[in-house]
Amino acid sequence: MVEKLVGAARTAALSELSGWSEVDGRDAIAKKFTFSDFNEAFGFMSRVAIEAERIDHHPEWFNVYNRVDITLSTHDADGLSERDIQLAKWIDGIAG
Ligand code: H2B
Repeated sequence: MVEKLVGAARTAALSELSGWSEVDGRDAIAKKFTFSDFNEAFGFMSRVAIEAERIDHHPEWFNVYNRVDITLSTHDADGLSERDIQLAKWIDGIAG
C-alpha cells in the first residue's frame, strides 16, 4: 500500500519541485512542458514512458504537437505520494 503524502512531509516534498502545481479539485500535481517540435516532445514522452514502466508508476498526460501536459497522482493511494515526487524530479532531470 502506498502512503498518501500529507502534512509537513507533503509541504517539504512539494517545496523540492519547481514548476509543478497542485491540481484544483483532485490530489495531484501538474506541469506543462513545451519542446521545439513534435519529434522532441515525443522523444521526451518515450523516455518518460520507459522510466514509468521501469518503476511501475505512470503519468497521465496530454500531447499536441510540441506540448506535453503531465499530471501525476498515485491511483493506489487515491492521491499524491512520494512516487509522484520522485517521478516529477526524474522528469525534470531529462526535460532540459
Ligand atoms: N501509476 C500511478 N500513477 N499510480 C498508481 O497507483 C499506479 C501506477 N499503480 N502504475 C501501478 C501502476 C499498479 O496499478 C500496478 C498494478 O503496479
